Amino acid sequence: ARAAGLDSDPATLQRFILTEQCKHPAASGDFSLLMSSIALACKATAVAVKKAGIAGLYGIEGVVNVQGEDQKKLDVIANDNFVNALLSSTKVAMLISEELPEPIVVPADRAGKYIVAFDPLDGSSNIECNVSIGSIFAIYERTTDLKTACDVEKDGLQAGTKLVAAGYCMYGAATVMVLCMGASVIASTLDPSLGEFIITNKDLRLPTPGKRIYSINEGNLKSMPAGVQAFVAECKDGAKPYSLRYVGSMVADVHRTLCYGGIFLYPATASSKSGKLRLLYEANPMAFLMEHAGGSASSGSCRILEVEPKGIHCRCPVIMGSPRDVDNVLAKMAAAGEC
Ligand code: P6P
Repeated sequence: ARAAGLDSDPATLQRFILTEQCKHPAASGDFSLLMSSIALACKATAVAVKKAGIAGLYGIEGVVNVQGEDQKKLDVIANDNFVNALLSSTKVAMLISEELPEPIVVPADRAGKYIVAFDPLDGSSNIECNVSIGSIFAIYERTTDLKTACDVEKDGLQAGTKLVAAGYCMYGAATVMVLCMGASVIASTLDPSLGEFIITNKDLRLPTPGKRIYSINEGNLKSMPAGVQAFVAECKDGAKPYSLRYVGSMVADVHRTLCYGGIFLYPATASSKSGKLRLLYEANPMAFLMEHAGGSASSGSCRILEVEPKGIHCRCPVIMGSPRDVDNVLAKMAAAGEC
């Protein structure tokens, strides 16, 4: 019998990815190596997040990032972790980061075939109060000739339907990696004693019909589409009242929705006509996961994955979660002539 607590055959995420790779004889192993570099970036960021208070990494770096937000030290560290790990994987052709105004295009002679769009530390306004935050990533294959450098428009602005894989790492009570490579959604938890993500669920799916939870920043409600306001009113006054759960950290709100069901919304508001969340490295990867887990993800006008990106930092309204709730919001928006 195995010694209690010691596992001589741990079901690591890396082993799962290699097993999946073996199912595709033509696979070169490039994707497996790419995923290892992303897992490394997440582990390094988890260490930095856990140590932030002690290492004095809280507080404002004094630099304002491309989003016009005060750039916190952890944001910078997380971005460096991802850029360095991805470039040294030798498998990427272009990197698009929430923290960088322009993409990083790898010279053709050193480029791989993948493009990664990522938010290295989403929810950073929650860092100082120790609310869960996370890294979000989206993986595409380049469409242009491998002998030439990536074209930002052609390769960088692909719709979410072209995604090869997407996932997030949530730095909460546990460090949890949720990943989909085109089939089921895989959940894994970091075992700090091993430094490995251990698989906890090989087919994470929203429960049906899903808990009656709605997740929205009601502070902006008055400026949101009438259909959304009608949905929120029904959540409060309807025959079956809903619970409101809003963390204000997308990774935490989406993870809860994947685990329990319900709906997460960041619709258009008066101040941001396309909502606040970014298409390439927030809305698309989360929509990819949500759909593969049996949920829905709409911009209000169409599936989020079908939205054509206008620019690498373009925004998109987000309505995602249990189909029962997403359909209800869309029906109310249609009744109000809003979609
Ligand atoms: P609000 C965090 O800053 C973030 O980008 C997402 O993680 C989160 O869902 C959203 O903004 C929260 O925005 O306007 O409700 O504070």
